[in-house]
Amino acid sequence: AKEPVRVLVTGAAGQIGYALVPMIARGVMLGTDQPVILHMLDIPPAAEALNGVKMELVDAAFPLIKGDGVVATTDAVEACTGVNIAVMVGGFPRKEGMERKDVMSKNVSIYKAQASALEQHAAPNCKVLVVANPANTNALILKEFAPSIPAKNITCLTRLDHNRALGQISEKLNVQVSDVKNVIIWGNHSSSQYPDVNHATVNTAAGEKPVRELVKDDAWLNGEFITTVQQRGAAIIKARKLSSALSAASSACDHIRDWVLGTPEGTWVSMGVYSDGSYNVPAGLIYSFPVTCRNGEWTIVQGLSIDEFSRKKLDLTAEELSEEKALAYSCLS
Ligand code: NAX
Repeated sequence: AKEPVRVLVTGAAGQIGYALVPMIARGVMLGTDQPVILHMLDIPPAAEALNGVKMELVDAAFPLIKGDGVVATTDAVEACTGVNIAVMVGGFPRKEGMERKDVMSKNVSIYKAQASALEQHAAPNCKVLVVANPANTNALILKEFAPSIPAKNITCLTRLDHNRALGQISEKLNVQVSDVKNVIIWGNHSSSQYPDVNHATVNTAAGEKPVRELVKDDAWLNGEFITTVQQRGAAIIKARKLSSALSAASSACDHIRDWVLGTPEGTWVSMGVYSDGSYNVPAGLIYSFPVTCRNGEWTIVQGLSIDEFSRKKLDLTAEELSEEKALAYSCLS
């Protein structure tokens, strides 16, 4: 039998946490033959609710969870100790009337503290996925304050946006979503992101065809498609009176699964990763790129053509991230 993998979920008493932990326990994230030990962290006001989630995990009798396989705690050090995968869902939400700087400041202090806990106590080579918003900048702060964790191990979630883009194309063309691939989310997990279909294809009876050739509606692809993906989070909040949870949890599993187990041949996915300057994106930002994964490591897909329309959009979302970075740093002083 495989050795169990320790998976940390912060903010585990929240709504994404509630959707995510059973997926992990069913093997959606790491495979149905991979035992897991779940480490769940939340803050003291949520301690009782967190304990309730732990009780339900026991009650669900998931076979991949070992007898003592759930840690539920409000102590970051206990939560981070020995973890191989860390999914950072906990954060300070933006409340009505709050200044951007105040929200940033709260998250900077959370991610600074949790960076140290991970750096000192996580397993070597721990892989980190930041989900909590502002996801890219929280990941950057985590990276800055955990200098001994390799930058390539720290990522943020844009797979939900990627999956939303696949979903829109699949609805438009009335095809299986699994036949659509190679969309790209560039940049920030915010409404400045750029969902790019210029290299996306659909698997048809006549072979792989470019999405643009099949949709035959550039106005829709350059307009409504992009705004729908950019605004999807807000549309879910409007409809559900709560933000995306099951789709966020499912995408977080996709992100880690592909990172650890690899992307299929000929397929890339979008991940927020530390920029090395590829595609003239400023180095030193956590920016969403197309990546392939193999042997537990991601690589940015190189050499894709970027037209003028796309170039502007890549730059715009990079500018927003540079501003967020400056704001985050201003919260440190
Ligand atoms: P909830 O408010 O339901 O849950 C957040 C949980 O985090 C709460 O239980 C809270 O007590 C806990 N928490 C707060 N501070 C903490 C800390 N310092 N340590 C540990 N836990 C802490 O929010 P939920 O809907 O689950 O969303 C969680 C985060 O995901 C939010 O920041 C949200 O904006 C972000 N999202 C990111 C997405 C992405 O694609 N990157 C999409 C979905 C989601 O909007």
